[in-house]
Amino acid sequence: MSSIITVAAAQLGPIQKSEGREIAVARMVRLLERAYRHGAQVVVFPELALTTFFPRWYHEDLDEADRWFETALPSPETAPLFEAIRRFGLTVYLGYAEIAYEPDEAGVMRKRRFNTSVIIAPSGEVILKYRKVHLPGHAEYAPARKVQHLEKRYFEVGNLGFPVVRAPVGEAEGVNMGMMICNDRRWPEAWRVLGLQQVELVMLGYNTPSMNMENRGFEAHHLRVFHSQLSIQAGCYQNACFAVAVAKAGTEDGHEMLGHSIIVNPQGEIMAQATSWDDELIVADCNLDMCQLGRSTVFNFGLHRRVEAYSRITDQVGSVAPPTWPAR
Ligand code: CDV
Repeated sequence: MSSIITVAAAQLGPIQKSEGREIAVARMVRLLERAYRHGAQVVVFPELALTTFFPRWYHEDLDEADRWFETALPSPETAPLFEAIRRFGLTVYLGYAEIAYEPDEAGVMRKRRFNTSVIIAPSGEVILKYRKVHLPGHAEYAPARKVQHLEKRYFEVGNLGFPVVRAPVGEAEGVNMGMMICNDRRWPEAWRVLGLQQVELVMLGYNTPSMNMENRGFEAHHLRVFHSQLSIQAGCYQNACFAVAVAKAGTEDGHEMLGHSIIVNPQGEIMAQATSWDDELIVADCNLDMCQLGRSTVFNFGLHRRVEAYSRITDQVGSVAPPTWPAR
C-alpha cells in the first residue's frame, strides 16, 4: 500500500456579492477537473466557498441573511460539485454556511447557523463535519469599524469539537484527516486536539483581509501573510502533520483578501504556494511516513507531554496577571 497521496489547494479568487452560487460552483468544478488531471486525490476549497464573505455585511434581521446559507448538501445548486467529485473520484474539503434544525444545549429544537466544513468522499458521501470554533469579530453593528466582521452575529460557536476521521485516499489504505476553519489556525489548542488524534492531514480554508483595518499602528501589512503562515507551519511541525491551507483571495466588493494558499509538511516547510489572488491550483505529493519522525521523537506525546502542568489550558479562559515581585 502506498503512503504517498497527492493533495491540491484549490484557491478561489473573489466571489462578488451579486454573484449566485452557480458561478462559484462552475469555477469549483473546473478546479476539480484540473486537480484530477494533475493526479490529485484530495482537493481543499476555502472557507465559505460558495458565496462572498457575507459577514462583512450587516443584516438587522438574521433571517434576511438566510440566502447565504445552505440547508442541505447537495442542493440543486451544489449538485454539479458532487457530480464532479464522483466523476473524478476525489476527496474534497468544502467550507460553507450551514443552517441546521437541531436541539441546542438546553434541548430546544431550533434553527441554528454555523460556519461549517465537510469532507466529502469520492462516493459523494459526507464523511466528516466540522463547525468553526474560533469565531472572530463581533455580534452587533460596530459604527467605529471601517469594515464589519459579523461572524459572531451570524454563527454559533461550533459544537462538534475538532474531529478526525480515518478513510482511504487513493492508494493509501487510510489517512487520518481533520479540519479547521480560518481563525482556528491561529490557535495552538486546535492543532493539538487534532494532533492528539494522530491527524496526518489538516485541511483548512480561510478568508483573511489583506490589511488589518483596526491595527492601531502595530501590525504592518506584510505581517498578515507572515502570521498566517507562521501559525500553519508551527501547527504542522508541533503535531507532525501535513496541512493544506486555502484562501479565498482578491478583492470582493472592494475588500481585499490575501491569497498565499500553502501546502505544508510535518517539518513545517512550505511545499507549494499560490502566487495569484485568483482561482489557482497548487499540488504536492505528501509521503505520510514523514509524520512518523516527529511523532516518535520530539513530539512523542505519550512519552513527553506533562498534562499535570497544563491545567490552565482548560480550567481558565482569559489570562490573569502574575504575582508582583517584591511582594507587598
Ligand atoms: N474568517 C476569519 O476567521 N478571518 C480571520 C480574520 C478576521 C483575522 C482570520 O483569522 O484570518
